[in-house]
Amino acid sequence: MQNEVRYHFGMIKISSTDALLVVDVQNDFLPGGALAVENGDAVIPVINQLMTLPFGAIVTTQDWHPSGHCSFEERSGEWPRHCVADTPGAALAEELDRRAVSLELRKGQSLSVDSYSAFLENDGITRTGLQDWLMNRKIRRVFVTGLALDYCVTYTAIDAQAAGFESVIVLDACRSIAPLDEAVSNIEKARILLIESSDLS
Ligand code: VGL
Ligand code: ZN
Repeated sequence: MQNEVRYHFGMIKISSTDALLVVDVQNDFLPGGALAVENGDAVIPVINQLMTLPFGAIVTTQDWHPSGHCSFEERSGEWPRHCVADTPGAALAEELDRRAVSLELRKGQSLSVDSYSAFLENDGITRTGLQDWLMNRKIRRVFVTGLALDYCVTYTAIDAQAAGFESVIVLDACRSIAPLDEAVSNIEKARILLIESSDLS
C-alpha cells in the first residue's frame, strides 16, 4: 500500500551533506504513552538502521513542554498533557540508538507558543537554531523521520524546504495520528518528496 505514494525511483546515495532528522521518538508518542501514535514503536528499528548510513549529521528532536503548556492547557489546549520536560514521557525511546546522534534538540518550551516544527515555533517567526546549525555543517539535504507524520514530521519537512534545504520524508520511518492517506495528501500538497528507507544507501 505504501508503494502507491512513492515518487522517487532509484536509489539515493547518502553523503556528508545529508542530515537525518529524528523527530519526537519519545515515550509519550509510543504505545502506552500519553499521546500514543498507533504502531509508533515500529519506526525505531527503521531509524536505527538509517543511522548506519554516512549522514553528515544526525539530529534527534524532543517535544519538551513546561507544565501548563498551551497545547494541553485546560480551556484551549488541543492535546492531552504530554512530553512534560524532565518526565519519563518526554525521554527518547529506550530502544533508539543514540550513539551516532550529534545534536539533541528540544522544542516547544515556550508556555504560550507550540512548536511542531524543529525549525520554527508555531508563530512562524521564532527560530530554534536548527537551520544555522545545519548550515554551519554544510548540510544541503535533510531526511525527516519519526512521530507524528501529520504534525511534527510534516511541519519540520515544510520548514526545512522553506529554509532552503532539499527536504525528503522517509515514509516507513514515520507513523501518523490521522489515517495515512490523509497525512500523505497534505505532504503531497506541500510538494515534499516521499521515499522509503529502502531507497537509501
Ligand atoms: C506532536 C502533537 C502535539 C508531534 C507534538 O510530535 O507530532 N503532536 N505535540
Ligand atoms: Zn507537543
